[in-house]
Amino acid sequence: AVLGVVGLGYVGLPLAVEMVKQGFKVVGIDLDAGKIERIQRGESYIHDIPSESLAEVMGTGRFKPTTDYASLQEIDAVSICVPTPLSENQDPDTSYIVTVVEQIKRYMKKGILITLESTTYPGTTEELIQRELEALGHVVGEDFFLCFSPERVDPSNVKFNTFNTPKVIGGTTEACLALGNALYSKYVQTVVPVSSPKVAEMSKLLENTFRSVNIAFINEMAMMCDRMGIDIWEVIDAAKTKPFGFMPFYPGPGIGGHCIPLDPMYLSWKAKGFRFYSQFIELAQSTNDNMPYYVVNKTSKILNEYAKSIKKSNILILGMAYKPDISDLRESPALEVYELYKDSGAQVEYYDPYATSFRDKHGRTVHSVEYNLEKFKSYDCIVLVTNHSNLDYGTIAHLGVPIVDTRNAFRDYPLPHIYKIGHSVQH
Ligand code: SAJ
Repeated sequence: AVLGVVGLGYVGLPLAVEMVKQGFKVVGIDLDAGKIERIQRGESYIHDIPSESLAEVMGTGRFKPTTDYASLQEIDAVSICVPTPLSENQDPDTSYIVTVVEQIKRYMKKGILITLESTTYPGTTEELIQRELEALGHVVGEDFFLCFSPERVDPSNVKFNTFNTPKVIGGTTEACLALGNALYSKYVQTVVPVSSPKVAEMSKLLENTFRSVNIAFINEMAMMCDRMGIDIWEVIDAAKTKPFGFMPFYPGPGIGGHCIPLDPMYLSWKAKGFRFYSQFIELAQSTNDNMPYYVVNKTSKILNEYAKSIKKSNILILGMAYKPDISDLRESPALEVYELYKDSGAQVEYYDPYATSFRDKHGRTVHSVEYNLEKFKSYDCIVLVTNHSNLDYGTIAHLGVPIVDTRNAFRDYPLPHIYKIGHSVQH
């Protein structure tokens, strides 16, 4: 059998590589010719796929990366791993999926197994794939087989990978599920069959909405503790000693990435279509979106304690990426923090060893400053937004510059000029 992956990004490329490693012939389709050329040169653009292993995969001769959708004619089973972003007005943008389905209509091989992996609202597989193919007279379970199986790729997670992360899968018919289960079981250690694509679609949204709502809740607890003069970080450390029924989340400057800020909006949007308004999702979204303002307001109060106004202060942001030890800037709250400091009239620069430049809201490119301790001493305030592991927290703590710590990264240096979100010293 020839397998196929459409969309060779942080989900599709690792999937294709795993399939080739298990001995399959794989066709990888992506619109971006640049990606195809880099794969052919054995040059990885995915953090978790070393170029050596990509070159090895190319060396097997079993992987064919291409921009040509006509290659679908060779494919017996295809996994769709294209993006599902939000549109300008925060509604689901399923245009990438629709584009792929249009190509499948043109080139599909009789009996093809189609598995959608992109995170999306419950009903997508049925509405955008099943109905579209049935409208052409194709019969599901005969002319084509259809499943939904959510991706659980966690970039830079060294413990869990494509092979050892359990994979949920739902089929449109029993035969679809049987085929999908049989295929995924060949290169995923544990497959979790469920009764329909909708259950599989919804399980993924539960996973990520659970995170968004709990992160928003702990962010609210942080602001409450700040007001009450209690240290939220100590409170969490105490609570997490409970060996059952509790799971720690941590306050932060807001939420970033391509999953957590977006996935819940897919769910709340679809629910509205059923006249169901999700209070939790909307409140979590606004609470998390408010965190950059809270960080900037706290910075302003701290500067006032040094008889300074944020308006003319020199501020250094440490960390711009959306989470530690990666360069990914998508939806990073640090970008919002940066803009808010600028709007407050402060001079703002940033240092991030991974995310070395970004484009601000006016489209201007902003570069990270060099790592220079003498220069770091000259700022009125240093704000730790992303707690990269390789920052020298001890040295920075002892520069004596007031620090606003949004991640409790300086927990080992309880010095009077180091302030944490979610805590305040009541005078
Ligand atoms: N965040 C907090 N407090 C927390 C946890 C996260 O403020 O307690 C922030 C992070 O700083 C980040 C954002 O939320 O800005 C998202 O963080 P994340 O840990 O959820 O990381 P992601 O976006 O890479 O989420 C992925 C997701 N994986 C998939 O969708 C397959 C998520 O389901 C995983 O649980 C998560 O990785 C993980 O556990 O690392």
